[in-house]
Amino acid sequence: MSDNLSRARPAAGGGLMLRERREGWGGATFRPLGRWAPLRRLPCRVASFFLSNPGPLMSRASAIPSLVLLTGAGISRESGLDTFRDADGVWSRVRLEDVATPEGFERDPVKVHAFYNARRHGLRDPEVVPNAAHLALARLERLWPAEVLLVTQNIDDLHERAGSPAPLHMHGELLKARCAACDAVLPWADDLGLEDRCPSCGAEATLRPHVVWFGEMPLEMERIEAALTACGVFVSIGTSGTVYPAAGFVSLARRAGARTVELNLEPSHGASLFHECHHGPATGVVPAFVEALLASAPGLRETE
Ligand code: BJW
Repeated sequence: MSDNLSRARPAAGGGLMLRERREGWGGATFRPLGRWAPLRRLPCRVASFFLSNPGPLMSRASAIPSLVLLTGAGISRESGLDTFRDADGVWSRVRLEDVATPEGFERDPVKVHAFYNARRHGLRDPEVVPNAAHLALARLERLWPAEVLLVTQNIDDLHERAGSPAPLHMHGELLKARCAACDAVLPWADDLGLEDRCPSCGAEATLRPHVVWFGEMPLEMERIEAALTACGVFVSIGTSGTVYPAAGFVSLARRAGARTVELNLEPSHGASLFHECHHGPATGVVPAFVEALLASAPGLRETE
């Protein structure tokens, strides 16, 4: 695939990070070796609920843990995009069997193309912009002095627009098409249909949305699983915890020793699996959590 993301992640200040396993932060963590990000100063605006009740994330800091951040449709809700399983969500209007399975596409490709074309249009709405939660995660990625992997189930591009350097889109990307004949993955901002030829191999009617449907393998699972088993903190944001394999990430990270945190409007299906939960709209709980996390990292100075 042209957008194979399995490259090593560069350290915040450039170059690659070497890692050493350490204990701390409620579990196994990694400490970056060799190249630390430049020291930074933070404004220390820490959300009051974290200040008044600092959890183990704040109090047991002995090394800087690497982070895996998982996002779902809830993070984009306040940007104007629908979730799937809420009462007014996508699945209240269309059957997922019709538009989010390979069998549905085989049965009625015109209908499936129309569904994703409409969502591509929705993404171009000038009112659909990254919100405070997307921006906070991009800031965390920029400032955190250890590795951060942002994995999103979302196919929108709001993380990129917020400044996240390389979110891993495990369920694909709305603004890309894929050719069933040659496997090329192509940028695709406009309508897609059976009349379109693959710009890479020239085949007719072989292009499909570059999204992962039910029954298909999500993208880059090896890289995600490696990060989950190595991280010190796993944070799940705006996802109902109903769709696998993403719904299983918390168990995998926890078994490997990570501290696990849920940030969601309401308790998700897997809420009991998390060490720590903060419930409320993403634009409130995510920036507050990010500020608290940044404030807990010793010796951080802001370079913005
Ligand atoms: C807010 C908020 C605010 C609202 N602030 N929060 C039986 C048992 C177990 C598994 C299976 C099974 N039968 C089949 C399976 C496997 C299947 C599956 O999990 N099915 C379940 C439904 C049971 N999974 C698959 O088929 C996957 N592939 C697979 O498993 O391959 C095999 C494999 C084996 C081994 C290893 C690895 C793989 C593929 C899944 C593909 C999912 N595709 C979709 C469509 C993508 C394209 C598109 O967008 O159209 O992905 S479905 C849809 O669900 C989309 C999402 O990414 C995904 C997850 O949804 P998400 O993000 O959680 O949204 P919601 O709506 O569910 O939740 C939103 C949350 O936000 C809610 O909690 C709200 O409260 C909250 N919220 N406003 C904060 N303001």
